[in-house]
Amino acid sequence: MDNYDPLQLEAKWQTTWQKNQQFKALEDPTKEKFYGLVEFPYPSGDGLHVGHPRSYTAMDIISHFKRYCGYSVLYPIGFDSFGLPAENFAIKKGVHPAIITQKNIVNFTKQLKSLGMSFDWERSFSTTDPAYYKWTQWIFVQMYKKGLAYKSKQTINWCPACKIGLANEEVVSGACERCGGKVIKKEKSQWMLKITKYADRLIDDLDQTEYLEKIKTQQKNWIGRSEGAEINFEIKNSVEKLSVFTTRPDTIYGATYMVISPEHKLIDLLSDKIENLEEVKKYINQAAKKSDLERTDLAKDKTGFELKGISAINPATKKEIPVWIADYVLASYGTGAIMAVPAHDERDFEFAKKFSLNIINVVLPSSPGGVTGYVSPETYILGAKTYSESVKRNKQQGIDVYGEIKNSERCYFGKGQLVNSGKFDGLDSDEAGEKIINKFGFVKKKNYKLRDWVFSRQRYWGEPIPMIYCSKCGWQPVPEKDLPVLLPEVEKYEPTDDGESPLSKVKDWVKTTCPKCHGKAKRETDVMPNWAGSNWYFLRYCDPKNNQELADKKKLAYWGPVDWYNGGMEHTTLHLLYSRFVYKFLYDIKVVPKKWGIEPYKKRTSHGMILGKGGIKMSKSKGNVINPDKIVAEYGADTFRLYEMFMGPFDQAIPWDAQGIVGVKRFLDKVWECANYVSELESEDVTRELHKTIKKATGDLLKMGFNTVVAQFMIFINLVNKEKSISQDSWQKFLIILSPFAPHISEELYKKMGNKDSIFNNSWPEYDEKLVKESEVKIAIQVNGKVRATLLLPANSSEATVLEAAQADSNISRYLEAQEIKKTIYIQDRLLNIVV
Ligand code: ANZ
Ligand code: ZN
Repeated sequence: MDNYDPLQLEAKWQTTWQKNQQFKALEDPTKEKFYGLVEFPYPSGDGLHVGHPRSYTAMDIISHFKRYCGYSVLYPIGFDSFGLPAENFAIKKGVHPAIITQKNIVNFTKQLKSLGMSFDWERSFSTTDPAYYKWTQWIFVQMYKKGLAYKSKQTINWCPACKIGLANEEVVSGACERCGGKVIKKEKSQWMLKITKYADRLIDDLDQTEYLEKIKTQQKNWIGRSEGAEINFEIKNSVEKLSVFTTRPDTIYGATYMVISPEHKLIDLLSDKIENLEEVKKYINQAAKKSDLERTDLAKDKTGFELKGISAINPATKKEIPVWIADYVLASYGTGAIMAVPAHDERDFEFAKKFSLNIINVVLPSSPGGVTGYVSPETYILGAKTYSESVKRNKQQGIDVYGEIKNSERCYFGKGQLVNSGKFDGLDSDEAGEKIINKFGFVKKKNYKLRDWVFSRQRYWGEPIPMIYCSKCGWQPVPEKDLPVLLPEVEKYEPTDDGESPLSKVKDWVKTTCPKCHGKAKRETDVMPNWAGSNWYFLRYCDPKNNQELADKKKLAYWGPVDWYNGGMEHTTLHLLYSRFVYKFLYDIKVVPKKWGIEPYKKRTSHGMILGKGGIKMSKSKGNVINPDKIVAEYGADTFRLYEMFMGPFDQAIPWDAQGIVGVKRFLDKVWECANYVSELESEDVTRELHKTIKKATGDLLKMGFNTVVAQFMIFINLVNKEKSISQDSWQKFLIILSPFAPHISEELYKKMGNKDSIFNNSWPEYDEKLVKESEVKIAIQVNGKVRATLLLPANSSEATVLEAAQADSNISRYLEAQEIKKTIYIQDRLLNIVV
């Protein structure tokens, strides 16, 4: 047979599959459907990264497997093309972002096609296509009509370098996620989306999904629901009240002072009573320069001032307590004020120690089991790592942890038994909390970390927000018949210095008429954030060419929900949350049929990153980026795909290894050679190994155990290579299970067997459980050369396994008692001699 020439045969099959529409997704009512989704790429100028195909190959394999199992499969791809890199390039080189984007899409498409992915290319689109973003804008209009989109003055995160407002989630450690520059606060009028209205559903509906547990936790943590009470404290000699949110109403007797955030309105309301107003104002100015993260960082030194002349009344103790201003309390959470319980809250504890404020202990650990979160200065001093160790050492030092606790010595932030709390003494925290809420008439309250979503960007390369401002009628949505609002040409892509979008400079575009009174009006010049296009793209794949509606309901009903969504770990918080929110909205307004269900994605998984040599991130500056084109040109797409699946466990980050790819290529060379050994004859070993291999593939694919499947392929091929004989039937079965990983070579060898149709028209082969069972062998066990027992063990057991079994056998163990094993002699599958 001729040589294995991957490049020539891969190009041939890619063309053939495309011509025959081999992987076209059809709404076939006689078949069950499978919708496999991968995150569509941003078509960057650098081209495809080797990380992309890791996800795409995995879902490609699963899609093939599902097709073989009789499913009608939708496996689409598109491009998420709005965003900053194209815009920044435009600013630097003066080329329109649309031109750059188009060029990059052409390149990405070529690259993806060269990998032989079974995408249905006819469904592909870019989020920058007006026919697509028309519907992105349409969704915004629907949200506006339902009161979920509103404009409001916000203290926003502002990146002075990018001249752009950022959502909280785009600020990382106080720095801009894009440029790394320091982010400051700024007042700006912004379009907001009311995602908070969906907070409970976004948590509770997770029960209906099969996301990895850690992904569910990420979603929950981001929403950050906490339950507690809102409590009003009276201000002495004033009608004003100070309202706080607490998750620990049980600790009210220990509230010895209060803290308000620097932005709290009480400052203005009480300014004539505050004796040190100058000092306080100065502090407020300083705080405005810090990020939330810097302010709440536990490790940072606490700062603050007492509001002299002001005091509050603790509603439980009726005692007067001081009111402080400090930036560790955030304006944006709860009520922007807290009751401080230094004995039981770590931040309050540190603050109270620093400023010598009163600390009253009101909760005792009820049992050693209840001591999670125990922090004590003694623990630190003695360096004990566990609680019990700490107790022991403290005892050695004569400190009794359960006895009298000097208040200032420690902070215990777990729950427990109340003390110093009047008639609530002795009750457990939870019960006491309930009773205290009832007794004092506090209000139960849930609080969320989740904020409404800042949806305005003062940039160019995004979907224009389809709103019109009329001085008479106020904000009006662009009538649906006038959508899309096309992004106009501009001369300059830079945001203006006053923070307005570059669109504000296009005067004749801004000028329009009011849809309501037909008077003079102005267009909104902000655009949507780069998340907008990916919120709902998975719906559009079901019906990508529709220009009457977002997607046809029957088609949505056929394909939904997405059965499996794989993507990067970095997208399992925000992208997932945003798209779930937008989906739920579309579900509520019945754009999506009930049949799809209340969640967009049934299952979500993530792949590990591919790293550079030595386990560092691949980056241009480090010069360690692997170009997929080069790998494909040198070894072929099948080797590339197979290697990416073989390199390590799918969910783990793994460095690229040039040696590894050579090994995989060698494996495919052997597969090619094995095609010469197809004959009438086949040994029992080959049959058995084939069935083992089918079983492995069948069982491990859906668990994403791709690397172990490839390893088994290798074992099988080595065996065939050794025996040099395999039956037609077995060879064909092997090619079928190999084909999801290495589609081209499998198709080619399948044809070489004389088949006329495509390999992908077959069914997934079944395995015979009887053949798969490991055969067992009798092994003679000797002690000092005398046979003492025969054990029945699986064939190919290792020496260690056999020795272990021997030691566990009473017939052997009595000869070994109290003896030292000097050496062992092992003959595979036959004999083990233990010399003592
Ligand atoms: C008294 C108390 C006693 C508290 C105690 C905790 C422990 P999560 O769980 O994150 O919701 N808090 C409330 N509003 C705050 C704000 N704007 N800035 C900073 N801290 C704030 O946290 C709720 C707890 O965080 C609240 O319960 C409050 O402190 C604090 F032993 O009240 B707690
Ligand atoms: Zn008007």
